[in-house]
Amino acid sequence: MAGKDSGNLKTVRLWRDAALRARKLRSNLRQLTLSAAGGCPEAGADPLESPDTPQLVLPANIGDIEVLNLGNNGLEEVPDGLGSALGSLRVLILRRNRFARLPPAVAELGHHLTELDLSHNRLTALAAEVVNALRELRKLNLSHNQLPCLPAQLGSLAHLEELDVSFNRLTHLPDSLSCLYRLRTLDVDHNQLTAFPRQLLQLPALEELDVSSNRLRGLPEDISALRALKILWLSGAELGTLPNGFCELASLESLMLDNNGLQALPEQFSHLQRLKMLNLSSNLFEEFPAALLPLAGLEELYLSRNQLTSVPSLISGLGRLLTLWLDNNRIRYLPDSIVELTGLEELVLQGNQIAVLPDNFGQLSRVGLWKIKDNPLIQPPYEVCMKGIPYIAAYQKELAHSQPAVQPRLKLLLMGHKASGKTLLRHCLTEERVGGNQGGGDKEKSYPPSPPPGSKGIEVTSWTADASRGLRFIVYDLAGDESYEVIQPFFLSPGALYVLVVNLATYEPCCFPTTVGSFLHRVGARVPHAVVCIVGTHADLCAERELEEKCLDIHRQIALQEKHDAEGLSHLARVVDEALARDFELRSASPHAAYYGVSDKNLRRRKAHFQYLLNHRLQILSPVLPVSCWDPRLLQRLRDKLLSVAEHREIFPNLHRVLPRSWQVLEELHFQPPQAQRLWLSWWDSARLGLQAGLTEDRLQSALSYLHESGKLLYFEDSPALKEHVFHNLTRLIDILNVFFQRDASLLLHKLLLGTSGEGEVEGESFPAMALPTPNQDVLRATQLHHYVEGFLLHGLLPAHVIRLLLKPHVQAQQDLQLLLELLEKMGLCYCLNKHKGKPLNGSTAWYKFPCYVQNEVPHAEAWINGTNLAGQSFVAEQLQIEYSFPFTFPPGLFARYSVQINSHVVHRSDGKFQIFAYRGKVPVVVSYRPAKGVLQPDTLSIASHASLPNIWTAWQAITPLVEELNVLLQEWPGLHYTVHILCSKCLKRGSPNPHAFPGELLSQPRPEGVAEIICPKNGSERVNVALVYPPTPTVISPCSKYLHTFLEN
Ligand SMILES: Nc1nc2c(ncn2[C@@H]2O[C@H](COP(=O)(O)OP(=O)(O)O)[C@@H](O)[C@H]2O)c(=O)[nH]1
Ligand SMILES: [Mg+2]
Repeated sequence: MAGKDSGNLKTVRLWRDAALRARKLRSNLRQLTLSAAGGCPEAGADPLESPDTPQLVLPANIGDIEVLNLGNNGLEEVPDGLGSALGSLRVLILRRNRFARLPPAVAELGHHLTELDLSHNRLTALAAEVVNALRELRKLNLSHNQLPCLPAQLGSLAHLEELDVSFNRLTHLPDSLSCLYRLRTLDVDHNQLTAFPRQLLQLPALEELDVSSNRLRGLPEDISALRALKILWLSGAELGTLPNGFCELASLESLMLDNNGLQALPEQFSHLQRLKMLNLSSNLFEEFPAALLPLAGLEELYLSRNQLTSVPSLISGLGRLLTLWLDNNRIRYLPDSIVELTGLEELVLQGNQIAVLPDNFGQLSRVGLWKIKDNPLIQPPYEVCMKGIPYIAAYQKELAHSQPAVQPRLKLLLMGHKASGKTLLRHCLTEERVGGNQGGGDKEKSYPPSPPPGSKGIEVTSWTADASRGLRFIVYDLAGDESYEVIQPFFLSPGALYVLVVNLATYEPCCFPTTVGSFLHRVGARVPHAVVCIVGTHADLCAERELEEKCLDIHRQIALQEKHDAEGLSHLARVVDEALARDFELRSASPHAAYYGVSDKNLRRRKAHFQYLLNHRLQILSPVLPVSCWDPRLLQRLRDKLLSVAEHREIFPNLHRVLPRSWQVLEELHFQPPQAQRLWLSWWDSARLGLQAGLTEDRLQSALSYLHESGKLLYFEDSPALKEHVFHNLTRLIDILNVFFQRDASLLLHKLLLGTSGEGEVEGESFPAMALPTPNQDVLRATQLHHYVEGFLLHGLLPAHVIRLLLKPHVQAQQDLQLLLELLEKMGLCYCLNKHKGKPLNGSTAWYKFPCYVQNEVPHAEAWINGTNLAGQSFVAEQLQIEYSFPFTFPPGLFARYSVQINSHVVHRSDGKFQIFAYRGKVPVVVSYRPAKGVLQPDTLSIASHASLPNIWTAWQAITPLVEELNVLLQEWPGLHYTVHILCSKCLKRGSPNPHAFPGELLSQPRPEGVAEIICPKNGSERVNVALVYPPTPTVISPCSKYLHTFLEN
């Protein structure tokens, strides 16, 4: 990691200096490059790597050569006669060969050699005699060898100015090094030093020092002795803290301190007044280090990957700043004064939690490198910010002429288990009580407002919480019954306030996971950065002590769960880091290692995802708030609390933003007749209203997102199937959804009977049994309807004409029904059993299947579908199985929705509660969901098929679209952690209960060239055909949502 960072940051300036220095040493020298391949000496030729020990012959008459380059020749020895032939040699380059020892011939050249490059060889020791002979040496490069130590004789090279011993195995340096009083540059990075080498403190001329990637675990106080030091690299040195003496390195200009677990800087850090570039990335700073602020000469500042939450306004004092990297922190807002840094050329802010950019941001017009992805931006909207500073400037200009939001509004979601008290709480909160019982404890049954009449499913109401400010909450009461799980996620949107309701009377510590933990996981998976507050109801039924203990327990268990999750994710991120540290070739050679064969690109993507998950945790407000619907005092306290949370500019910036006038007009237009009555508007209808309001198409998107987040309507801009609709008529949409998800037989029957009454004559053709209602037929009809209801609740089956009866109030024309059914299909709630892609039904009844109602455990199975014949023996088919596992939470309703989503890809399907058998063309596929069994076995969803080896591509063809379909669905869950694996075919065939799992990233990688088989480490070293692990053509796996992009482009 340090290496990558440093690589990025080795600024042009540093390289230029080094190059200049090297050229100075070498100018005007006669040069010769020899390569073994052609044998013909030719300056600047590109030598080829040769596998065998090459023979190199020195040409004659080279006595006056001053620079000899024998690099890249695979040499183990220097050519014979080298020492004697080269009387004038000053520079000898032997890099990238296979020397295991210093060639003795070098000693012969020693007395006039000024520069020797032996980097990238296999040196394990340096012979003292040879070193001794190199008296005139100014520059020595021994990097990338295998040296465990350096000889003491090195200290006698009195002219040495530059020494590079990086990338070796040094555990210490010889004491004699302190004699190199001319040494200006020293590279000891990437060794195994365990402390800062004290010898170095006596090197008065040292200007540049690299000790990165050693486990120094601290610096000596008297490091201040290195007064000439200008450039200091200390990346990844496990420093932890800096001593005060560090602040006396007054000549320092460039300082790399990334990756050191630093939490703070010493106070006197500001003494480093010459500092121009400072890298503090990948540390543990939670606060912006104030000691930096007086460093007025700073030009480049890197604070990426820390835990900063804010930036002080005094940053504007860093007036020379050209480069400012603050990516991947937790910064919520920028100080207004940042716009005063008008010299900025690079501003990197991605991966933070910035919602609003300061006014006049357009002033930063010199910024050329601008990164702002992965921030929950609302002002200016995300799309505007992504386009760049000039667009931001234009947007802010329009805004300056608008008025503040007239009606601040916040979406409030009540979630929680069934009967936790959500609905009563909603009634109590929203219905203003005058002269209520102020006694506080008295339980007067008359107090709570009209008790809610049974569960009505999901409900939305508007609550004017603060009339003086005009602040309104749009309250979504999400029914707690399991049957609503499939549709609930549609209502979880960013920017809302989530209230998790817990019944304290029945709460026990053991039911934390089901009553609190799982809800938090779900919300976090869908809206990674959501604001949650926990409300405990039924306080009146608890003793004081009990109340306190239960609230405390909930609080404690939430903290534990959060800690556990974050630690789990950090661990996984470290595994990725370790894999990244090894290079691709090495990774591809070890099938047993994690991330076997995964490309760097995929690993970085994975890393970015973990980083995103770690940076976007839920914002859980503590403490747990106890209420009783019989206690007006507690209720008032809750109201006050909710209002004060909403007041927070940082938590709910949307409430405080200035809205462009056009957005307000757009909203009003949506709720005016005639469009107000319609169930939904197409995106084009909305766009037309937008034009009326003065909004062009590209700006409509942001306005609709705002209306979605503030709860006024539903608009799923990230869903390919639904983004063409704008659901502005929430009441009707929810009414319709509730019809199907109430799971109440008598209610359904009631609706059907209502629907059929007086309809017989008109509907004769679509519902023949009801042509002529007579008393007898009434009974018959009721029985028949009862059957339909039963079939629905048991198998999820309904014919179109019965759906029509259920939706009667919403369906005026046949066309309405068709549109509604299409909508239900698009939402992934049901599919049509007997209609196939565009083919008309020719008059027969269309049947719809709602997979969430399927009760039978296993689908009606055909034995051979798994590749076994009736006798139970497997035949010569190879199994392909892709397994998704979900260690923290399985998205509720995912299996049911996935069942619908795959329908267009399969035929002859048979659905079970947890399993679907179907065909893709003639190839069988099985989709199985396995619920979690304790912590050790998470929920899994797998997609499998089989075929004989020569035809295995048909199995890939069968499962690939299903895999991609699942990836699309999973994009709705940006905060979800899941892993994908390809199970080993050999293990599956053997019936192993615990088959080896190859990383799912391989699915999106091309098959490696020249590899026919891969080793499965599970069973000795069994070989698996590469065609069973890699698909013929890579799939498009991209679990990236709008706010989660990879860092790859950087
Ligand atoms: N004693 C008491 N009963 C409550 C309280 N809040 C809700 N209830 C009762 O708990 C039951 C379930 O409440 P309800 O609001 O329907 O729960 P929901 O399923 O979460 O909407 C109802 O009988 C309510 O009257 C409370 O604070 N104290
Ligand atoms: Mg309820």
